[in-house]
Amino acid sequence: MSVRLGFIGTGDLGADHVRRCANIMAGATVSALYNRTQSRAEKVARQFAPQARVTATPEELIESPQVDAVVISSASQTHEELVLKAIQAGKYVFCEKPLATTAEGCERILKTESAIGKRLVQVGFMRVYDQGYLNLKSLVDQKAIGPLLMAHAAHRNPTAGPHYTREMLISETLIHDVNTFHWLLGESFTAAQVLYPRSTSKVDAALQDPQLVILETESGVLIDVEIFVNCQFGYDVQCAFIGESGEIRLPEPARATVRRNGQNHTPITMGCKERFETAYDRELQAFVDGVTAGKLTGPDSWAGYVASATADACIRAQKSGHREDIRLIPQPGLYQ
Ligand code: ISE
Repeated sequence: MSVRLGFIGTGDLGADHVRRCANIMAGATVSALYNRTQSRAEKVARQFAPQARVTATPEELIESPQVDAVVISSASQTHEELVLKAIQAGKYVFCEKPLATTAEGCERILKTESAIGKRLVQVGFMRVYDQGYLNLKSLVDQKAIGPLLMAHAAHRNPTAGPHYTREMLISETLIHDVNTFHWLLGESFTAAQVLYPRSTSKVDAALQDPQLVILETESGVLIDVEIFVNCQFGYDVQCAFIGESGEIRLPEPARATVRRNGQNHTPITMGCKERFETAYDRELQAFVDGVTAGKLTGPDSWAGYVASATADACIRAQKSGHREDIRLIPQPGLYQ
């Protein structure tokens, strides 16, 4: 049996998901596409899935009997409503991050999914499928460096469009690191603080780029994350844990080293699609495999909620300049 996927949002990442479904993945077909600008969906269909139907509305796609499961890569503000509609229609749904733009929005999804009584949602936190992060996690789980004390991380993009706002450094970018540490450590966060170093002169100073976010976990691990979305030099993700007896560091992506002209250099990736290409392939394949087996295994709505609740606290901290507490609702039984 092939899972018939309907894709809502065929922009940059959405179109890439359609491509991987059409060309790389096993057990899935592209059945329908929707995009706010219909001509864009038609173009993506022509390119990768000429057999797919382009629908006039996202509801038509969700309700179509030709669609078994939905992949949402539309704008973040649309996620909550679309996820709710999909799960209320009894469809599995893969939703790009954030699950919703606020913790309250995620809570509504938790409530609805819990009432249905079955996991139907996977959130697009692709790093949990990256081989380097998986190595890091296995060492953390083995307690290879003893009890963990702190972590240093960086999340850098070469440039962000003029649409990027100070809050988006948190809600669109840091949110990946929040989820990653939640998954790596298996614990949530208790407080957040945001510090502003001197801003880069490459963009409007109002953006406050870069920012330094400090997160505290339940067990007292202190994490600093540098978010820098106009760093110019590449797409660069760093992560290191310091424990009582050593350090564990995320490996660099495998790239050949070139010795030439008196230099020895290794290229840096320039975008998330290149850096996490295999992770994206694996996350969507895991979703399709989960739908086929009737049991999803990837990041769930609870992970989406923890990430959004933590991001909300970071945004409060951006505004207040203070350390902000993070309080979570009790974890519903479905996700335990
Ligand atoms: C961006 O906003 C994303 O959504 C990507 O998934 C992430 O890899 C990138 O670094 C973010 O800035």
